[in-house]
Amino acid sequence: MQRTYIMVKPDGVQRGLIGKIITRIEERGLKLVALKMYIIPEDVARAHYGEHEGKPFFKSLLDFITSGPSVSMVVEGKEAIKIMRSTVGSTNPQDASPGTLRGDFSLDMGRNIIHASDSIESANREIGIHFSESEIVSFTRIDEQWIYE
Ligand code: IDP
Ligand code: MG
Repeated sequence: MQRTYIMVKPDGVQRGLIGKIITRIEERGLKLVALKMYIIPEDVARAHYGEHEGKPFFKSLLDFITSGPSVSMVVEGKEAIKIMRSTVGSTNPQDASPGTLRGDFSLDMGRNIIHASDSIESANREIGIHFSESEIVSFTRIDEQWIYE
């Protein structure tokens, strides 16, 4: 099983999309093992988006991501990282396929509603930035035997 870090960004929260996004994750069969809402402090945002430091959009990205509450999650499942990246869709919503979360609910690169880790290394790093180990639960979903062969 893999774990990935997912965030409903402040635009997704403001636009009332938390429930729709979580529903898509749950209905797919992926398991939520950690969940919280908080306003990300600037130092945490800098750590989260460290790879983009120095890029022209970095300042506006930090301002945006810290501008209001966001919802952080850890999602678990077989190939969860790849599955969540394809469920989220392309970074630029104009290129995101219909049926993806960005393709269905967003229009602009700087307001693309959701974040998903892009690799095992990023997932481990991002989970560690936003959650302590004690905030992540371990449990069996009652439908797992009907989701996995
Ligand atoms: P990702 O979220 O699909 O992994 P990244 O390239 O890691 O995309 O960029 C992180 C976030 O930074 C994007 O989701 C988007 O909100 C923002 N971003 C990326 N590139 C640009 C840009 O060229 N202009 C404005 N915002 C950008
Ligand atoms: Mg990224």
